[in-house]
Amino acid sequence: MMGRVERYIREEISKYGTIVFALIDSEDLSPDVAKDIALKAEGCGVKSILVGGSTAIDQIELDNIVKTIKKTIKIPVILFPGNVTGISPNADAILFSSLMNSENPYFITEAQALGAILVKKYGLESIPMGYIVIGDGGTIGFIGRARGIPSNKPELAAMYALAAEYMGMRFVYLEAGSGVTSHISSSVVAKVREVFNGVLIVGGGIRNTQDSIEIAKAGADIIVVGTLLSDKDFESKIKEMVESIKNVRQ
Ligand code: 1GP
Repeated sequence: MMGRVERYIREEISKYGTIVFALIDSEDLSPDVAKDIALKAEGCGVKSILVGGSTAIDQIELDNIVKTIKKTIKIPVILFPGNVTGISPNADAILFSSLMNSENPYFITEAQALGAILVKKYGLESIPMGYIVIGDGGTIGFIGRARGIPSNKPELAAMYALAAEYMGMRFVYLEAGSGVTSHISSSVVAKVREVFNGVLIVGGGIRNTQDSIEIAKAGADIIVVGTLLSDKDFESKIKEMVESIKNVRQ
């Protein structure tokens, strides 16, 4: 069943066409620095703060960050876990993901089974999401044992996204990997958009406005930026990105 956070996300997408989420890696930052970044990102017009990290194993650290951010901002804080340790009771929702092209069943259904009871216990809104790694995927590609979809084979990405939809996942996240040098191409995004009817998230290596416009035009509903938040002048870049991708989709 669709919850409050998912309804909010869908409303924002229907207003703006494509929206931006900021990803805070809980491994890298103190709660105060994370809070500061989240507040600035909110001021730039991002619509949610994702908190996660593919090697985030310190659940206490993650929870401290989530709690501190939550006290400061109005937009939802959504968990983007790489493992069962990515669950905090204080977030607004969780991207309950299956790494669809992993070669290790742990990342497809086992971590999910282990985490599910905790999600229920904490009363977190669960947003079902197919997570698909394109290319080598950087850290998540390695940790998640992804058999990355070749970036020049958009039709393979589309097959996985459609399978996600048929399995009931309302969101699909196309991941190039945090900090990678080349983001997901607009041809992959466009091919997935042709077949997938849910909310389409694209992330990994997106750092400038021009790239985000192309990805938005190709059909992304949400663009995720993470590494960009460590730039000194990230506020001006994200503000420009948020404004430039508004309603560029045909
Ligand atoms: C990683 O897609 C996100 O999961 C964000 O990637 O850090 O490269 O922006 P960047």
